Amino acid sequence: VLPSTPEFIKALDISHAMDGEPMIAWSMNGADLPFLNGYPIRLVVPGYFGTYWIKHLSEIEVVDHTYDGFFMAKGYRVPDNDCFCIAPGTTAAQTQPISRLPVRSFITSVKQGDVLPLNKSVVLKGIAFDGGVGVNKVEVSIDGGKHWREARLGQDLGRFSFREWTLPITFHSKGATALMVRASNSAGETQPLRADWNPGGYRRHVVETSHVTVA
Ligand SMILES: Nc1nc2c(c(=O)[nH]1)N[C@H]1C(S)=C(S)[C@@H](COP(=O)(O)O)O[C@H]1N2
Ligand SMILES: [Mo]
Repeated sequence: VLPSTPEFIKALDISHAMDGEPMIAWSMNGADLPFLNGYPIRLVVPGYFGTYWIKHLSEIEVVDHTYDGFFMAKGYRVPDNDCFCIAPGTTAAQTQPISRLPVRSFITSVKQGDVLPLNKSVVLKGIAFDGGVGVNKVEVSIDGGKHWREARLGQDLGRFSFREWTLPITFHSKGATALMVRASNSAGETQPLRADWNPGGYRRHVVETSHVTVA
């Protein structure tokens, strides 16, 4: 006997569903959606976690109460407080459905373990994004978090787009070091230096670190 799971049903507040942002997608880059990404149609909820982006969408129902099916009332929930986090191993007093993406950033031009040149300019590159408020600052550290420098932001392609950033850097000493990147948005939100915790392991947005060597 195969195990069964509840039907995959998610809910949005009516005002959110009607605010013009959520959409039904039937095509991506001019082609049908791939089956694994939801063919023939899929819900797209900009700024919200992927769990709301229902694939193979078959039904939309308007209800006059807070929907309390499994994937809203039991699954995909986070602690109901400002950081959506609690002390590791504890249980949250109150939870709420996961919703918007926190602000996050990545270095994309260098990877863990890379060897970078001494006394030579290197342009670090990466991306940042958030849940739709808008990234307004990206800071980079090349010494494991002791000093931070502001990167140059690329073109703003829209509230839900990746924002590219660049920063020319030069290493003046040899050896192992850690590169870190931290983005902020115009609501004053930023990334924590230490990962916060919740039972589902959701919405990781700690400052990412890449260990590299200068030689
Ligand atoms: N029909 C259906 N849609 C679904 C799911 C599902 O289980 N069934 N999972 C959701 C979750 S939890 C995620 S993270 C995304 C993953 O979408 P992707 O495979 O395009 O990355 O699909 C969402 N849409
Ligand atoms: Mo997911």
